[in-house]
Amino acid sequence: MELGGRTILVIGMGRTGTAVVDFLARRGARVLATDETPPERLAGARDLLSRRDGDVAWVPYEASVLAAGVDLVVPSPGVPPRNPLLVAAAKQGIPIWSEIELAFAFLKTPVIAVTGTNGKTTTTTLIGDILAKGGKRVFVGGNIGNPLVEYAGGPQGADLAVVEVSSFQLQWTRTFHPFVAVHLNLTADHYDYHGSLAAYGAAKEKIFANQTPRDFAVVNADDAGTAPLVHRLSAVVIPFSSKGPLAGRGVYLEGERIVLSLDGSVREAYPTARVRIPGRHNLENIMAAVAVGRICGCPPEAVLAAVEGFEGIPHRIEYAGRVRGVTFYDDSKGTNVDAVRRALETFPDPVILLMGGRDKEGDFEGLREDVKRRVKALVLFGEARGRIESALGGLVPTLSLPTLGEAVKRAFHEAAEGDTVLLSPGCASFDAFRDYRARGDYFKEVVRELEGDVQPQGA
Ligand code: UMA
Repeated sequence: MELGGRTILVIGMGRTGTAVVDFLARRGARVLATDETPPERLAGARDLLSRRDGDVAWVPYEASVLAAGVDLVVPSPGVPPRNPLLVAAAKQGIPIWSEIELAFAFLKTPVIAVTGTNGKTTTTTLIGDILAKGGKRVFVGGNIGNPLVEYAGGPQGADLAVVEVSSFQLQWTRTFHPFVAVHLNLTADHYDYHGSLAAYGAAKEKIFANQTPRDFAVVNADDAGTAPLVHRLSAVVIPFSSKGPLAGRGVYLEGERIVLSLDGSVREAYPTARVRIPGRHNLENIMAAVAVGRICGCPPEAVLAAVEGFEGIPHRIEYAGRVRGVTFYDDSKGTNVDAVRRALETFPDPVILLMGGRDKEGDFEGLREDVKRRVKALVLFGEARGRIESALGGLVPTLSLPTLGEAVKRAFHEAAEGDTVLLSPGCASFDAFRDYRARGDYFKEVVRELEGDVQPQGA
């Protein structure tokens, strides 16, 4: 699409919208920018408007702006389809493109796209690592945080682009065409946006819409939401399963090995003994990433080296070190009860759980069964420790300390060799930290200090 002289409305001025406005304005489009929040309260938009003075017009957040001869609407991912501006645009037959659709129209680099309810970021990042180890120049981005349009607007120096894509971004695509598309799983999420699981699933399925038999689809064969796709896609399907062998093409878990066959006959195996990220769900993410690495021609040694070197995504059940046989995991991003539950399910044996921080009125009572089954001892800290203790105290040995630092030291003191200490706070960090990242970084620092404490004198 030639953008020069076109009038394009961009809705939402967050990370995506500001990148889209920049991209369009540099190509000579007449850009109308809007947001439900006034620009004075949007730092990114304020900065953009001053930089792009004259190229970009701020317009009211109402459907009447479409009367200005709008040729295209680009909504930010968080703008739901029922948004009145989008409804009016659709009614008037004005094309609506998501940012990935726009970026794709200008992309020269082949795209690998990853979607799914859970595991997208881990899988996308690991694929990027595998490809880099395999000698490829790679762009890794998308829903992870750096919009594809930023890459499309630059020199496009990568051999491959690995993009995490959400249902929000896929919703408004028409020509988006990854040559490898990965769908990890589909479970209930984002009802507020899509209105139903069917609509959410349909949006995600658009990742495959333009694939041909020359492309690849890597699909979870165990997941009820994605398994039916295995039999109805145009691309070469590489199913993956953590439940057991697959006949023909596919990638599956067999004992302590990931077994892969891309052509249905030759099989290759990757040991899992040195995988550092915990949980069966992570093995599924790894299987998908291994398949993608091999589809892209990375040597098996490079694939294995990347898998074994992969430490996960910061602060999401991230390995944080091992001290005297006690292993520490940082799940500082686990700021709600549901996230704590998911983190606990990751570990085969009961863990010492660190919880606390600023209370977000979480339903801690809802964790009682999980704590009984999966927690060896509970160590509470921060503002919320009293309320958590009333809800969960007494089910397992419970300790309460004012600060995270004291809680970590105490947990280590209580731990035996072979134990796991998990920080999955179930609360916000703002009682003591700038954000969850700062809390996770501090946790890791305290763990490192424990290592120092147990070094032999003079070492
Ligand atoms: N806004 C409106 N009207 C609306 C909704 C939002 O004007 O109806 C405005 C808000 O006032 C705000 C702006 O739009 O100023 C925010 O836009 P946005 O919510 O789309 O957020 P971005 O900053 O553009 O970030 C988006 C993704 N956010 C969402 O999908 C909600 C980020 O994913 C992504 O990293 C980023 O683009 C770059 O691609 C976040 C996310 O939570 C991490 N994604 C969901 C997930 O992973 O589950 C899909």
